[in-house]
Amino acid sequence: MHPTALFAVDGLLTEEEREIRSTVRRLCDRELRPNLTQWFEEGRIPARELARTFGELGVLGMHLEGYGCPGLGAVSYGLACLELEAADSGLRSLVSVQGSLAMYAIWRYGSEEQKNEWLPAMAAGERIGCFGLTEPDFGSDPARMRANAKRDGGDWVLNGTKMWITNGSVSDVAVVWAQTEDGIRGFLVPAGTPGFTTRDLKHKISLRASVTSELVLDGVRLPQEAMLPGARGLSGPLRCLNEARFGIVFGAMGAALDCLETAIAYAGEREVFARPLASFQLTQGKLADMALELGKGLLLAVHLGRLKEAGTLTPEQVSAGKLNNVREALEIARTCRTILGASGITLEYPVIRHAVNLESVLTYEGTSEIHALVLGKALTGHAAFA
Ligand code: TGC
Ligand code: FAD
Repeated sequence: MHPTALFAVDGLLTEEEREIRSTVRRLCDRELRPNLTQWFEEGRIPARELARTFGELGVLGMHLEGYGCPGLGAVSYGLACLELEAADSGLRSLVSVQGSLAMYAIWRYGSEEQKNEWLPAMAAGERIGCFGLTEPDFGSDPARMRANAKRDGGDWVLNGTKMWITNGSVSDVAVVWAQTEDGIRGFLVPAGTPGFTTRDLKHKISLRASVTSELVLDGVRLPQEAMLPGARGLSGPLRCLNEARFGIVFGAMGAALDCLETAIAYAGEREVFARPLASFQLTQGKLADMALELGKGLLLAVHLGRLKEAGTLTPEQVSAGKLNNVREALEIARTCRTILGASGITLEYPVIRHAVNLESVLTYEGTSEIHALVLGKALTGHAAFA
């Protein structure tokens, strides 16, 4: 029995959703999986080519309407994230940041001119975007950011540093959040604008098949039209985060599923003490527990997807999904690693790659502690962040 069959999750999906899932899976099997070990080992990905491939596949801004975006449902988008992350969290990151953070910010808060200029080309993967919220000194607490934008005549002048920015150095446009006299506002900073530079972060052990950069804004002069008119205050970027966190609820289960499938196959073939590893009770106990958490996580993901499609999904529910599914996916990856023994520490199998990637996923888009505090606030009425 396939682990996802236990709770008959497929029965909750429409034919169109299953078809989209198969299409993304086929592309991952054909074009991405064969290269992943090399990309991860070298810490480099062909981001431009990948963006075009994902654009052709229709997964960039997949759940957005208009401006060249497919306008598909939340569950379809989630299933695409699941399949991409079953290949590698770094690939899902590229797609999440492009569609759910950079494109969503423009789609939700941008002027008609900004939407027309950027969204069709971004949906096609011809242009790449990044999302600069985190700073060297402020990650969980973006309200304290130092990056600032000051008016100078009709222009804005931006100064500051953004850190840990996915797609940073390969982007054509950075969505940068900065303090203004009017609260936090978002700005579109095209690559090549004088004073705007990027530097890639090296020596990452996790998410190596993903570009992570520092953005430096040193007196970057932008016209008034570079500001996103519809976003004012911290709720602007936080609403974008809800979109990307939702994709991770599904995506993390993809990484977990790939680990579990690998561990079941390995345990079936590996003999220990003259019997298949899969025939030992301890192994079966591990597999049963993992199948339970995987099934529960998938059910939660589909349920949250249906709430999103109905327009009733709350940020607290997204936090619950992100906290649970990433935490459980990481636990599943670590347990699968034990089943593979020494083989589990090599890149010959995807398990250790998923495990170390999930360490980043646990931290970005709100750490597990921050999501626990969001739930704590919802349950008690007391905010314990500060
Ligand atoms: P607080 O006073 O609670 O809220 C400020 C305003 O924001 C509103 N709000 C939200 N709105 C929409 N969605 C949410 N999830 C929201 N959470 C809060 C809130 O209602 C308020 O609105 P208003 O109108 O009253 O002003 O803010 P706080 O400063 O106490 O912080 C709350 C906290 C800690 C939950 C928030 O700062 C937070 O979520 N921190 C975590 C930061 C984070 O997740 N950063 C992620 C950066 S991007 C990234 O990691 C990309 S990796 C992607 C990849 O590669 O895949
Ligand atoms: P900190 O906020 O310094 O937290 C350190 C520890 O303290 C954590 O365990 C945290 O949970 C804990 N902590 C913090 N506050 C509290 C509290 N109140 N109570 C208890 N514990 C607390 N950011 C972007 O803006 N755009 C991107 O594209 C992006 N991509 C990323 C890609 C990667 C690979 C990584 C690793 C990060 C990325 N980030 C990005 C940054 C990410 O969002 C931040 O790392 C994350 O929000 C945490 O911030 P921090 O690393 O500064 O940790």
